[in-house]
Amino acid sequence: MKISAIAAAALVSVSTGALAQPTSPPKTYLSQPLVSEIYTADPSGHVFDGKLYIYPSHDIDGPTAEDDLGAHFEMRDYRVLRVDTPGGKTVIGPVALDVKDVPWADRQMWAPDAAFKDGTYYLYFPAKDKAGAFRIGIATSKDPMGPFKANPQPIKGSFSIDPAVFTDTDGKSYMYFGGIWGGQLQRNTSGTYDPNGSKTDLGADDKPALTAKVAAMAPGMTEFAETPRDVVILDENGKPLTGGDHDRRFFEASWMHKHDGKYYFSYSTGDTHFLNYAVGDNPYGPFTYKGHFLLPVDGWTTHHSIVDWQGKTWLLYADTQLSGQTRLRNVKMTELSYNADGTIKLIDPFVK
Ligand code: FUB
Repeated sequence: MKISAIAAAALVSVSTGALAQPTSPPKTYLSQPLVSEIYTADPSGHVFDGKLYIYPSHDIDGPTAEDDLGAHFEMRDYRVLRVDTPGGKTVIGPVALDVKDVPWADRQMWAPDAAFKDGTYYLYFPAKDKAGAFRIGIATSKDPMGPFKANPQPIKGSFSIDPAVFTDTDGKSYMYFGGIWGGQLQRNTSGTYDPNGSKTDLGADDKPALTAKVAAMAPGMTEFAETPRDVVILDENGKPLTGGDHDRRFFEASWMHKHDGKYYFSYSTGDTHFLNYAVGDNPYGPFTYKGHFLLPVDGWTTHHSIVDWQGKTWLLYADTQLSGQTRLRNVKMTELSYNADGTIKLIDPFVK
């Protein structure tokens, strides 16, 4: 478009003859929503039998006002998505798990993940229990699309949100999890949930930030094999990122993937809206901070996964293109690539 045409489009003439405030030029999105029939977010991608299965949150409209603890994310069930070929149609599965069928859970079925072992698919999901504490539950199925049957209790010793289960090349699996603010990590520092704890973080900007947790999974995939440890993220001087470093510190949305023998821990910075990553030599870390790899999207939050499929690496993420509302998100995917030194090329969710 010529500059004169852009200027004309940006100045809206009203009937009085006065000119309204200039408007921003329309945005061009890097990618389009995978589905528009339902709202989806927090996509965890896995390749099973050559097809890409996506385990997202299923966003719904609800009456609760938005707040900093995410009360407006009132999700009640999960639907699994399946893509058979890159760029092909996305199939939306039936309800895979409903909160009413989870004996211990009360509300807020947030970001899930899935894993496969010995003929069984495992769905890992956070939900609030009857006391308002987030726990991480498990449900199983013989079909990657579900339906899944929930275990009667959450994982023993689990707390907070956003489970991501990574299976290493040696077959050992690890769960990464946690989130601050509404994710309640700061209310679980003593080993039990404190309902009156801080609403945000530790309130100590110069101290090491709260961070994600990691625990090896027991061979049966339904229990932690150990007490969860901190996922330590170090800065360029080998010091843990601090609580006040909102552009870099962990907020939520853990993901682990491996590239060229290195372990890439990626996450969301929440209130500064970046997706960041840090690299380590083993699944426990420590991990050295490397940078942002996705700039802020439309909407307050995004949450992602990174998956190799059909010879390429894909970033799954979400924004609010379809609704314009933080609580009603849509899942997208785009290609992710690396520089020769193993750093991830920065992705802008808008085409400039
Ligand atoms: O979808 C609800 C919560 O919002 C997720 O658990 C977070 O990662 C954020 O996306």
